[in-house]
Amino acid sequence: MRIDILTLFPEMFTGAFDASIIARAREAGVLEIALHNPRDYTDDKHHVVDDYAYGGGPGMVMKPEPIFACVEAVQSMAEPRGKVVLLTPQGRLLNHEIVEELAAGPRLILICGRYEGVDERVREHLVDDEISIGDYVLSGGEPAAIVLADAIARYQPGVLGSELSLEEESHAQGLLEYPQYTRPASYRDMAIPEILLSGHHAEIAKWRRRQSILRTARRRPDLLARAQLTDDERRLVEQELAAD
Ligand code: 9D3
Repeated sequence: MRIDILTLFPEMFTGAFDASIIARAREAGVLEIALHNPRDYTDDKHHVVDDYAYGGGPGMVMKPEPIFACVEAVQSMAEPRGKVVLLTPQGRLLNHEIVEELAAGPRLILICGRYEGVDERVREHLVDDEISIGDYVLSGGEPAAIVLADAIARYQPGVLGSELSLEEESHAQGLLEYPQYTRPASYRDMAIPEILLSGHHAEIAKWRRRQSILRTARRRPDLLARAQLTDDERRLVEQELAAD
């Protein structure tokens, strides 16, 4: 898969893309990421990419021409053209399903907004989809693009140790993860749950499932609506939520 990212701040991506899972995916040759600066697609002496808002008001707006020119240049570099996604606080809230959909590739073009926003004509005539990563204010779309690229990288074949790990991941199942421990078994008088030392794999699996369910009920009851639970497990959830 290839991801083209349009940004006025390409430096923000070095580090994030040269380490960890994204670097592994790029080295494995299953993910290609290219950065493009709309400033390089201006034709005036001062390479202006923003301007005042028509109608007045505070803040600058990203001009349409450098963004159109940059996206069109990127689209002509390789086939197919790829979905054009604008990272914006006004977008669909990113979740597991959206990542899966965008990771199906083979191409994706991400536009990182800056300033107060982008000219509406970019949205209307160039962009296919708009994504937000949550209800808090970032200073631009760059951190959101890194988040999205990281999540997409995990879906590329061969990036994770085994193909099973994605399935096993709790968010795919709609539950939070169970508590995890590693050595030592007792640390500063804090002992790990005895069951984990028992060697009873079936009992351990049951305990973990129960912990996942209880933790999800407590912390993210919103996730339970879509989780696949047995009748017994639903009753466990009722008890837990009634226990207040
Ligand atoms: C504080 C300014 N806001 C009200 C006028 C508008 C605003 C414009 C641009 C707020 C944030 C931004 C920059 N953010 C993004 O481009 C962004 C973002 C985010 O802020 N939160 C969550 N996801 C995203 S994706 C892109």
